Order: sequence, then structure tokens, then C-alpha cells
Amino acid sequence: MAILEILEFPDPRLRTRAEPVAEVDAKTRTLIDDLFETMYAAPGIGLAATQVNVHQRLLVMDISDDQSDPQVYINPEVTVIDEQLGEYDEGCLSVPGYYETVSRPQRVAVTALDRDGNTFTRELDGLAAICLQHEIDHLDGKLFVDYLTPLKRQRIRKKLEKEHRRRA
Ligand code: GNR
Ligand code: NI
Repeated sequence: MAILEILEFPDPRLRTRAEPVAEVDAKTRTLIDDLFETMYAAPGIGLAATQVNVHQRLLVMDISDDQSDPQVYINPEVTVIDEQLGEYDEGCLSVPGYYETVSRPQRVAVTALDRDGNTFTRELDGLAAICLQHEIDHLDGKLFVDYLTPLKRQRIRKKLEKEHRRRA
């Protein structure tokens, strides 16, 4: 197992659109294990492969308090089943230190492959629905800051760039 480096905004690699996973094999399962280890260590409630510079359509989530509900979604396809929007203060491991309100559909259905390559469908609401949509955005090269005003996004970008220069 390995803890992987998480890319941070405004790294252009976070804008890559991920490709479908062709086959769920041993290498895929190693990546899944590394994503969980990286997510739990951060700590976070979700992590998309894009964030560790692997441009495959794969994400992991665990919204439990005690690491008891690891969920894997490979090649996820989401459909909105309730257009009603809910607001939530979102954060992102790729935008460390910033939380801003984002509106998203409250209830979605998702069809995906699990770590054995089997297809499943489930309905999600609450934080799980928010997190899943946030992670699928990563696979499409999108970040929660894209929902903010250009002024807010630019302010966050400048501060993170300064922080990255300080670290370098
Ligand atoms: O850990 C995370 N917390 C979070 C809080 C509100 C909305 C979304 C998230 S996902 C985030 C981890 C992350 O960046 N996943 O891509
Ligand atoms: Ni994120």
C-alpha cells in the first residue's frame, strides 16, 4: 500500500478528463487500495483517481465516522432523480483550507462497477450524493471552485499559488 501525492488547484492536471477503466484487474485493485489509504490518511471522505494524477474513471468514498463503509465506483454513471438542489459547505483535498457553499441535486442514482468488476446500481442522498457528484466532477476535470464567482475562485487560486511558492 502507498500514500499518493494529491494534486492541488490550480494544477492543470486536475483539468484532465479521465478515461473509462477497460478492465478491473489486479492493478486496478492496487490503485483502489492506494486511494483508500491516501484518502483515510488525509483525512477525507472521498478521493477521485484524477487527484493522484491517474486519469481513469475510478473513485473511492467513505462517509462513515469510523472507516466502516468503504465504497468503490468504477466508470460511474449518475442520473438525477430529484432535481431539487441542496446547499452544502464543500471542501476538497485538492483545494486545501477552503470551504464554500455549493448547490447540487439532492438525490441521484448511480450505476458503476465494483472492485470485482460487477455492475451495481444504488440511490444516494445526503452527504453521499454530494460527495459522489463532487468526485465525478473530478473525473471530468471539474473542481468545486468552478461553481464559485470568478472573484472568489481567483482569490483562492492566488492564495494557493503563494502557499505553493512558500513550500518550494
Ligand atoms: O474530504 C472531503 N470532504 C468533502 C466535504 C464536503 C463536500 C465534498 C467533500 S469531498 C472531500 C475530499 C475530496 O476532495 N474529494 O475529491
Ligand atoms: Ni475533491
